[in-house]
Amino acid sequence: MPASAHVAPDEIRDLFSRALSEMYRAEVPQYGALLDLVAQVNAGALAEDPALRSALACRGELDRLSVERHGAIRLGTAAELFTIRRLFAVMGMHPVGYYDLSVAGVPVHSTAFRPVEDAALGRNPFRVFTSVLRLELIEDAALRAEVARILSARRIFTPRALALTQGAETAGGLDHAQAEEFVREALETFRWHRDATVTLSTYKALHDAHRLVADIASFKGPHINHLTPRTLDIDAVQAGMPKHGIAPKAVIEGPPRRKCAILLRQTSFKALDEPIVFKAEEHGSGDGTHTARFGEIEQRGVALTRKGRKLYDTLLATARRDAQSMASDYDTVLAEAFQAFPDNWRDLREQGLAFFRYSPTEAGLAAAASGQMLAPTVDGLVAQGYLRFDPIIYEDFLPVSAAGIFQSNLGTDEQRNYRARSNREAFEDALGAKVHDELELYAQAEALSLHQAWAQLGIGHGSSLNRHGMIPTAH
Ligand code: OOG
Ligand code: NI
Repeated sequence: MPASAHVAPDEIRDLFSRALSEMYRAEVPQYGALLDLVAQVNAGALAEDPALRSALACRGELDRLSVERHGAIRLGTAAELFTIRRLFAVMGMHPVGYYDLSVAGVPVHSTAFRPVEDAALGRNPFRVFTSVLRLELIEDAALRAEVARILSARRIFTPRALALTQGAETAGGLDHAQAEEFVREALETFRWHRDATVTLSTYKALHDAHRLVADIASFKGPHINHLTPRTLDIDAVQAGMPKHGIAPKAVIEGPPRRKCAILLRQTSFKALDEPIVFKAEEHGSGDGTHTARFGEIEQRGVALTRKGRKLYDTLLATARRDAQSMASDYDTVLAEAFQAFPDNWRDLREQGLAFFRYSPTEAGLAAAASGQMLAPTVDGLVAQGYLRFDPIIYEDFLPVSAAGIFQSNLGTDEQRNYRARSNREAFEDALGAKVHDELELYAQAEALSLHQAWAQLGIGHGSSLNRHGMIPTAH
């Protein structure tokens, strides 16, 4: 089949994320209420702040805002992880980052499947936080064997989803009819199942090991457990939730409210207690409940460099430690700790704390056209007003926040202390690929923007450009 007959992976991802959102809206009505609230808050924020509107428009983020969301699933086996990577690849989603949640007492490790290129992110940045059970963290050997047996018997992908994934790999894509069928079939893996594949007593044993183990091993598939829209004002949504009949968790995860948003702030509403029909057993009824699915919202800010991330991690750790010993509330302690994090774009850039996308200004283009002498460094060009810089948005997740989101839905009794080390190698072996390094992706996006800016200013190309470096002279 000629390549031109293929539907672009970006289009398939867009179709899929819309279909998934519709499915989840029908399954969890509170998610629909949350979407409405977020749409209201976002419209209000844009109307009130024309500068915000034009900044988003300029960065190409205005159009993607209403379709922007992430979801999360929890898989059971290495084979499931291997296959989901292939399935997501059909939609232009690739594994980025490694998150070890065992340090937070959750027996999984994770990656995020997401688009990696600027154009694809601009089209629809849909991401899925994907965890896989670390079987070795189940202490009881008999239960561990039982979980392995249950998981090895299930098939979470439909035969057609597998065939179409294989077909896309061989042919290099899917045609229109195949893409639509692929979306329908792939959706089945993410669907909720009211019927458990285990008896109530097995469920209880799994639940006693860890509630997450029960969530992963009791069902036919890895139901999507939340979908998270992006808001422009998370504090407004947090405050507005109760009025919409939604009960938010107590604190917003991540950095405090700031003028220059960094990384990611998230909050969620509590998981719902849902009726389940368990497999019949000799004694007792098969009816029970399971708590798994919830709603979450997030506000995204600039991606931080390694240096910026280190500062973030240090200040967050300080705030979390102080919050335990001080009488003030967490938000106050957090805001105080983050006084040490510069809160204006100029300092964030000059101190190398965040990533930016550079582009020539009108004045810069005019100066270049008139043959004027241009400053020989990025900083010089910025000072001359010839180069502008816009924040590169953080597209990933935060392990401490993710643990907080997991915990808020597990109840306080679920703190475990796993002594296991993080095991990225085993994760990548199961995945059948290396995960992308998110810092490298942001650095590449920044470098690419500089190359394009040089070309537009007629300065010539160089391969070793960085924020502060000299512009190499053309030979
Ligand atoms: C995933 C929790 C992590 C986030 O936004 O940090 C997450 C899960 O509960 O499966 O989605
Ligand atoms: Ni989430």
